[in-house]
Amino acid sequence: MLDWKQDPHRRLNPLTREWVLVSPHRTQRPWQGQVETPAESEAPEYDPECYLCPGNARAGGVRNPPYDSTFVFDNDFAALKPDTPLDEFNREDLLVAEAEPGICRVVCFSPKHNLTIANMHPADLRKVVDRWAQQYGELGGRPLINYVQIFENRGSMMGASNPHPHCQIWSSRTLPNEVAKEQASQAAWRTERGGCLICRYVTLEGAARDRIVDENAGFVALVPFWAIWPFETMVVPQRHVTAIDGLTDAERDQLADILKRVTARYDRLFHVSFPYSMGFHQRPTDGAEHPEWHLHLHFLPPLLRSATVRKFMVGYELLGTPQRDITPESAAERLRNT
Ligand code: H2U
Ligand code: ZN
Repeated sequence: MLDWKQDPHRRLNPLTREWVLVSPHRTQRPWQGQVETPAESEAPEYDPECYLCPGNARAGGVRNPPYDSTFVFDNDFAALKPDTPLDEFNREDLLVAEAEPGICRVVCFSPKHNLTIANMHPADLRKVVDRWAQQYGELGGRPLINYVQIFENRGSMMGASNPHPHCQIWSSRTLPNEVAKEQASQAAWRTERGGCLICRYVTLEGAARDRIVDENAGFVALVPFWAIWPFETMVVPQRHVTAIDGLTDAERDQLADILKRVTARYDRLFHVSFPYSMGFHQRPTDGAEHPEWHLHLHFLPPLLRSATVRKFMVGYELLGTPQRDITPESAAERLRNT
């Protein structure tokens, strides 16, 4: 009999249909590699040098208004541009390219430079949720835009350019790779078995309990059975909702609440402002109903065994299959108990 807590095995991610290798015994190995310094010095509430603080000038020369809540602007260094002409290129299906128009924005969560989701007031976080929903509707409503990707890079380790609380929105004509995989899997599940893949998955996790980190009336936060990053989590509405625009007033408050809880747990785990990339996955905005979609967020944090040792995606993981050491169950237990 295999010992699932100790013996090497692989687990399937049904959303991407990709495998992850789980090698719990490897947690014993010594680490003499790179040591991170995640410590962010105590930041002031207003930083005259910050390009996101109210009233300050951005790199492009535009000055931010004296905003007092959330603030959205078009990214001055946008990866996607709305006026990109449609064009295609194909040589024998080997050299294939196509134009990708889109719109990139930055959303400041608060005028206060030194806040994070974990220490924002719930009522102010609710305004961020409303802003996300408004941007999803506004960008997604454009004929050009078929997907709205909302994401946050938190901490310099994850490439965030600035500690000021903010996220990015990249909206595009085509589905990003990860979304396209999840689209295909959820649509196939619905066609082949009926119902929703994620509704079914959340029901299984609700019975098993051992990967659940936190929950409220509207949302559950769990370490997915197939997590790749050591303390990866998914935040999922308990109800079948295809996108953020379908959340009720109460559920928007509950989303703010669960995000605050999850990020506060992360911060408590290693006593640092925990770095991560997080983002929404939801219904494409191509005009179709997409009943197969179940809104969710992924938190993908790099830290492994302390504030100073991170997981690297290298070697076997780049060339073969992603691999993890601590089991999702033990990661969930630690997050639950912190
Ligand atoms: P990140 O911290 O996740 O890198 O997001 C910051 C974004 O802000 C980044 O995409 C943009 C960068 O292009 N930016 C501006 O639009 N204007 C500026 O003055 C500086 C940064
Ligand atoms: Zn700032």
